[in-house]
Amino acid sequence: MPQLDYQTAGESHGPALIITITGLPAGLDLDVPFINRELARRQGGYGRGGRQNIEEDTVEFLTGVRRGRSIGSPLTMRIANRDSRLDDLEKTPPVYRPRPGHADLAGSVKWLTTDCRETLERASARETASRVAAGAVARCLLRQFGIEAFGFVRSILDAATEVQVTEDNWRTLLPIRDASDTYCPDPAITERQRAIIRQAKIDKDTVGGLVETHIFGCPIGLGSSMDWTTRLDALIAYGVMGIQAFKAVEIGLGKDCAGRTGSQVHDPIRYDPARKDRPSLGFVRDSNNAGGTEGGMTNGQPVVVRGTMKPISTLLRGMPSVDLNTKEAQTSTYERSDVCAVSAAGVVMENVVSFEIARAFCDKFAGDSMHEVRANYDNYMRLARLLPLEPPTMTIA
Ligand code: EPS
Repeated sequence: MPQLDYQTAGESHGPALIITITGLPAGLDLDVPFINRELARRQGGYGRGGRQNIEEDTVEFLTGVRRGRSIGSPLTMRIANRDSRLDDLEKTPPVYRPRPGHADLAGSVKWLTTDCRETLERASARETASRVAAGAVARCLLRQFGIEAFGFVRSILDAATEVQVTEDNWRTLLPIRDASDTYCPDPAITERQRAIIRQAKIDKDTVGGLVETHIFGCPIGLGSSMDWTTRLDALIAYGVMGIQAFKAVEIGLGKDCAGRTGSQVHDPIRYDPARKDRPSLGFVRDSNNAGGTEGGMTNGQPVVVRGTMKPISTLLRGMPSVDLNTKEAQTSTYERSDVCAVSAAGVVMENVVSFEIARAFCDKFAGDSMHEVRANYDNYMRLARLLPLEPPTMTIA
């Protein structure tokens, strides 16, 4: 059985985006309305460009599914591009003036062309629809084990919410986030963020921000400290840094650890038998500076990830650049784009992180079918609650 994995294919203005997921156990119910809702959320957020008025992203399953359930074979999904025009040179003309911040310059030299279009079509954040679809499928699996994700916008430019998200309040915050134009669960800050985006649009400029994801309900022990390639925090960071326009990722306190002593950083451990049936098995931490991972493994606390998105590199006012053919100074090309896509990036990160959690979950509880994964999960939780165990040669009650 292969490890749970996914690949994406497709250009921004090609006929479709294609997603292939391998290693998905058989018998998983695919909640198509949920997957499409996540895709619709990714299309939203104040500050998006005209493309989102054209597209209506939905998934079509091509392989790997029978009567709404996975059958263990590679699962392929297709998201059609309504704005498909890649072969039409009038509608997608060559781009010779690279945008600072975009893949244009590095990609054109790398693939030995002066037409940036060949790079930008794949580098475009349109591809993030694929990663949302893959993550939403992974969440169908996680939800069966009580693992849920909550993502939101922490800040846009300098408009930052101080809201604290916990296991107890996230469900209350959910409708507030969903009512916010910027996906920020803080109405006053939403207004400031809207004003910032509006001003950036007037200035023909763009803005970035900070997005946050909390994953609730992970059992202790996803990921591993035995090999650096299996550390869950490293795999999450890899996934998040792979999202278009992300420049930094933090887990828990993140970079703020640098300014504190050990006693101010590490989360004291106590035991509360009343909570032994929870995924944390009763090991209580009154703070979560670690962001739910210690030694590259989940520790029973919510996994907390923050990602920094730089401002979109397509500026209506342009940026100093050069023509790749003549080498003359020119203003960078303007292509229809977003003023701010931080809200969408929050949805993307939430689903990208979820996929990494699901991959680690399937590594630990590997099974060909959901029956087997369920049995492996239940058995591990049973054993963990029985600690201390006798050596394995002894019979376990
Ligand atoms: C995007 C689709 C793209 C851009 C944007 C995000 O569509 P188009 O180029 O046709 O307007 O709006 O892409 C970028 C930010 C980028 O850097 O390429 C989407 O679906 O999210």
